[in-house]
Amino acid sequence: MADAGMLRFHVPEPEVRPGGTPDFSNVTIPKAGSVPRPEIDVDPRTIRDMAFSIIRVLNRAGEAVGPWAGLLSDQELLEGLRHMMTLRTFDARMQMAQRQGKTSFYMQHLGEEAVSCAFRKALKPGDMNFPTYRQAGLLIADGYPMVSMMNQIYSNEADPLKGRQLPVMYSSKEHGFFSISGNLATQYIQAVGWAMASAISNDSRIAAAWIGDGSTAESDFHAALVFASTYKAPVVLNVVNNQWAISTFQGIARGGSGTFAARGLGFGIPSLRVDGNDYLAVHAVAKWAVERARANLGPTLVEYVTYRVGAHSTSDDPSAYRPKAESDAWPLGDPVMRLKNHLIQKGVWSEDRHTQAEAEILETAIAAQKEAEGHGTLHAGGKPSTRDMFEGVYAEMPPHLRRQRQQAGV
Ligand SMILES: Cc1ncc(C[n+]2csc(CCOP(=O)(O)OP(=O)(O)O)c2C)c(N)n1
Ligand SMILES: [Mg+2]
Repeated sequence: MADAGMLRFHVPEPEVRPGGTPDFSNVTIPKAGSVPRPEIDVDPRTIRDMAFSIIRVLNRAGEAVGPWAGLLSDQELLEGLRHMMTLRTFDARMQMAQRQGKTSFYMQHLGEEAVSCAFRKALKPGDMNFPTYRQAGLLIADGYPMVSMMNQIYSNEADPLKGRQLPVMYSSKEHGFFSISGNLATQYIQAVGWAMASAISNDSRIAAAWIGDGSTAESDFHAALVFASTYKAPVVLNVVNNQWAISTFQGIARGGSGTFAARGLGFGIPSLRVDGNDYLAVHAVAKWAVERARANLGPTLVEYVTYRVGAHSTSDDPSAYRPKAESDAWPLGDPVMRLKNHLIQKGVWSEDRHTQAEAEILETAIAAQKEAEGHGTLHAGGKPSTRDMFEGVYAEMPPHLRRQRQQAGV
């Protein structure tokens, strides 16, 4: 044996760094329509290979093909396109607002719009998401008002969370969007616990856990899988693999495992990979997993294979750690373009209607922004009252807080 006694430490490295030529030739992309669609009560041991493939519906010609196609009407697909376009426009406006000093911070979804927008449409009212900061499409696709999101981002007098949360960390019980915790992976144990509680109380509501590729390295992810698999909790375990965790490439958290989905196999959890830039595929797989949860068949782990086209956040500069053109080389394309092309190919959409929809959406976003800015921005206009700071934590305010409130004179 070579180097007997000499131990070597291994640090995975991305294929390419800034200045290099982007290369995704190692990403195997199965043909659209080639992965079978098993029954929801399938024996998990017989579908282990699905953790290593990618379920795709839209082919390169923009057609919907294979056993996962055909679940959504033209009307639903047009609505889905509008949701993704809205999220993209919302992102662009808020990114700009941050640069203008109207908020301290923003996080975009560019390239990942299909994941949260399509997933939301597989849920029922009352189901609960435990999202990270990159699933605002769950709110947009559920009709949550854009202006409320902007008020939260501006921490203004109409902020539903009264300035207590970092910008983009929304919360809406009515829209099945649990308060976002900045401590990543906590979403997993909370979702599994919520799902177990729902089953214990004989309810019919299911939970959805959300995590990024990098955050699967947290022990909470693994602990959640133990509980979810042992108790067959009614939960969908979502892993959004957008290739990057700020400046750390996905190979660090994935390590020697073939895929993130494969992490579920050791727990006996059915684990699927899906083309995260394919609205139809995301929705079909989400529906399959949601139906399993609802039918007491237990958890499903879904890895969404996608790419974070934008910076991690407004505090990040990706040119320091990855080639600039890497997103153009990403082999799964752009989710908005792909659904748009599909609908044009079907004859229910056109370039002209798309341009018109873009203008309408922009107008709506600008109107919402104007309304939100009327309630204040980070450094100007109305703010939540100081009094609010003392409210909303305890059912009855404890004496020490009452004293502090008196001292503050509010
Ligand atoms: C427990 C914890 N550790 C570290 C951080 C700091 N942090 C914020 S975002 C992030 C990267 C997460 O990457 P990933 O899970 O891939 O999600 P993505 O941002 O790509 O959606 C890190 C390390 C955090 N918020 N929480
Ligand atoms: Mg990531």
